[in-house]
Amino acid sequence: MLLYDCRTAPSPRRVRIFLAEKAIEIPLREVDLRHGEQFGSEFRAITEDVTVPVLELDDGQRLCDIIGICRYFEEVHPQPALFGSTPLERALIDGVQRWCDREGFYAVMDAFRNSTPGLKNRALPGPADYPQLAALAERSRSRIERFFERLDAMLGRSAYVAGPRFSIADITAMVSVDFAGWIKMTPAAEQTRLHRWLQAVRSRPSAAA
Ligand SMILES: N[C@@H](CCC(=O)N[C@@H](CS)C(=O)NCC(=O)O)C(=O)O
Repeated sequence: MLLYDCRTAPSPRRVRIFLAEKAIEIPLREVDLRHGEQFGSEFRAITEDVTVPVLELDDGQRLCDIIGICRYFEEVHPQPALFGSTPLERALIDGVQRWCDREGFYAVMDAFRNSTPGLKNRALPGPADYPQLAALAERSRSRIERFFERLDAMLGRSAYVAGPRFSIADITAMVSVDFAGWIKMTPAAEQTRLHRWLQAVRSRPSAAA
């Protein structure tokens, strides 16, 4: 088994944290995204999406999606359960995880990629080039403000974003908040519930994975 990784990128970090929570160790192979290694013929042969993470199984099959990879590990190493333990818990966690992805992770990605000078024409990851849209970066920044507000409210109702226990939704949310720091967006000081949770999740050993 092998995980194609990039130490500095937020997407593979989500998988590394998930693995650390489950105490699973697998070999990592660094892909140098900064210097365009993902566009070389070698990596294109690994995934036509030209993104990391990619999990290569021992029989050569590959998984190229963050949640797909995490779901696979949840099935083969069910404990600790990070997608929930009961039908209701699983449904709630799936919904919150998807919301954190959509309104957190993708909003930050859009804000970052549509405003960073070094990513001209690379407004989306993947094999196709797309021009940056300044208005999209601006709109995404206001979505991130709403994301912080709603997270703070959710964390007033439960210890973790999708309920009383740490789950994959917390990983998506924490990595999204950290990623927002790249564009100098951080939760307001008065979002105290969000800060309390951030301190708790950032101090888990998995956060350093
Ligand atoms: N298919 C991936 C996409 C992950 C993704 O966007 N990865 C970024 C790193 S955070 C990437 O590989 N970017 C390559 C690039 O910018 O060219 C997923 O599971 O969501």
